Amino acid sequence: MIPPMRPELSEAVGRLRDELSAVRLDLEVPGAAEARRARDDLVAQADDYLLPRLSQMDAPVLMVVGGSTGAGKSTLVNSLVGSVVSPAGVLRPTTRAPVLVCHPDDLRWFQDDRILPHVPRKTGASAAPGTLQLVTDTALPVGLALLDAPDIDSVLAENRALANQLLAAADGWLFVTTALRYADAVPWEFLRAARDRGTAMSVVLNRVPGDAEREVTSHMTEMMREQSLDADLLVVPEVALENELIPREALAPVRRWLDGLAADAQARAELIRRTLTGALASLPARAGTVERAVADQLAAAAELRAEVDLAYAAARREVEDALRSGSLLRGEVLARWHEVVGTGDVMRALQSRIGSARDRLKSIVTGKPGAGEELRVAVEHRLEAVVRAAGERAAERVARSWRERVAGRALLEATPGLERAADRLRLDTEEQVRAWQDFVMDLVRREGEAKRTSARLASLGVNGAGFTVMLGVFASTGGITGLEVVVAGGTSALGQKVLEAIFGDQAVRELAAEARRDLIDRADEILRADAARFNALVEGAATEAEGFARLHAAIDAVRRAS
Ligand SMILES: Nc1nc2c(ncn2[C@@H]2O[C@H](COP(=O)(O)OP(=O)(O)O)[C@@H](O)[C@H]2O)c(=O)[nH]1
Ligand SMILES: [Mg+2]
Repeated sequence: MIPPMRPELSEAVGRLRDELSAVRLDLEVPGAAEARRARDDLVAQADDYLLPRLSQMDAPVLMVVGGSTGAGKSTLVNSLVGSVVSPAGVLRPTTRAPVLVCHPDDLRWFQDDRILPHVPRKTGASAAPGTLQLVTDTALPVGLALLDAPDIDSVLAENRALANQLLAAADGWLFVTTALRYADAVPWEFLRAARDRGTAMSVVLNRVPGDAEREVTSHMTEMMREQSLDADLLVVPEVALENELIPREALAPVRRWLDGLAADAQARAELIRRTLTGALASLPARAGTVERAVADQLAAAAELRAEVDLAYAAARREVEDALRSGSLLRGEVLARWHEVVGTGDVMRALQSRIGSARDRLKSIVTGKPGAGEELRVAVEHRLEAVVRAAGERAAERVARSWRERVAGRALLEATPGLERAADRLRLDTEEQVRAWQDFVMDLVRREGEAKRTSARLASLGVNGAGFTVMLGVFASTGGITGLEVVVAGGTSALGQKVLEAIFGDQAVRELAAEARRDLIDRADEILRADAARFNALVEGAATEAEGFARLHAAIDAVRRAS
């Protein structure tokens, strides 16, 4: 019975696993791809190996047999079992469905999803690629299972990935290389990675010709020493296979190693602990890589967001400036207003300020039939144009600055049309401008009913007063400028004094101020909604500060618990 590891360790690893899997690293900043891989590897190793091993220290040792294509992995496993349980072959890649062999009494440990929960199982022959084929054989001792993994250098990427995943799930490696290939680069990359993670390991130097045995063995021993690789070296001579299996004498060194583990529960427990301790100790540093990447992403996200804020703040200022400059009054709008309000009778009545004339005036004020509607449309068009142009410019500006950054460019490329203001902005603007006009009319009506407006304004009727307040928004906000435009654009019917009187009217000024606030709020809302398109992309791609803090805390907890 192997003593269980401390429960808080399991908890801390589980928490780290969850925080890592929640981390988004989709912004293309330097190192993002590596960090994503590191994150995925860590999550997989927690699921495939760390968590199951921590919770069940008594489960059989899983030795994963790994190595390059054609090194003789499958043949070795078959030879140890004494029958062909895993197809070997000249045609590559041969081992596509990894084969796990164990004693029948141990099968229960591997049937459920205790380890490798995402790799489907198949008991018996002919498993589909990517599934784990379970084979039982009494030739293997209880407490030790062998897993014939796909080639680490497979031409198929999914095979390579599966090989990696299986090796990360091992209690120990039986790493197979040959006399011809042992100096290749790929196996050594793996061996070094295993060394750094503290994985228990034995190396089989396979197919060593008799006359080269001393030279090859001492060279390999030397290489292992240079790489500080602390592992048994098991030498298997090159021999003719018998019924596809390595003959007994040639296999003796590997057999001894296996029997030694089989006979010694203590040795198995030590092997399990060694690999587990190594894997746990490697967690903070590996997760630290991810943590740094998250910090980089946070910084990149902040930069991208700052560009959005800047561009849309400028758009808001642009709308405000347009209102303030009086430019909205030019042309159509002012002409229509004169048509609605500007008849000689009205002016005279306004000047006389005689209350009794009011009733008579109202009918005059309604003025030219249809003029009100035309004015409404003119105001609508001018406002829409201003807000839309500001939105378009902001979107373009964001796109331009994002394009200068790798992360921004990738987001733009992944989202066609992002650089143009959304269609929604156009619809929103139409809707909001109309709603604003209704708001102003309501405002004027309410104030009129409550008798809070001046007689002068009231005499224009609801429509005339409403439009006058709208015009007041465009005219009075910038002080003198707007008024000058109105005056300059005034027809003969409207004398300067009258205009000054209307727009100088306290009630008009107050209502115009309120209408202006409302209009700016609406423009703000429209622009915010357009800016949100950009911000949502950033938000979807990068983990937020809270996620970063939680990851940091989870790494700390593992460090403390280990
Ligand atoms: N003569 C001889 N052939 C071997 C030996 N080991 C493997 N082979 C052959 O080498 C080829 C590849 O072996 P295999 O076990 O499929 O390698 P794997 O890709 O590592 O699983 C097969 O044709 C085997 O028959 C050996 O020790 N001696
Ligand atoms: Mg094979």
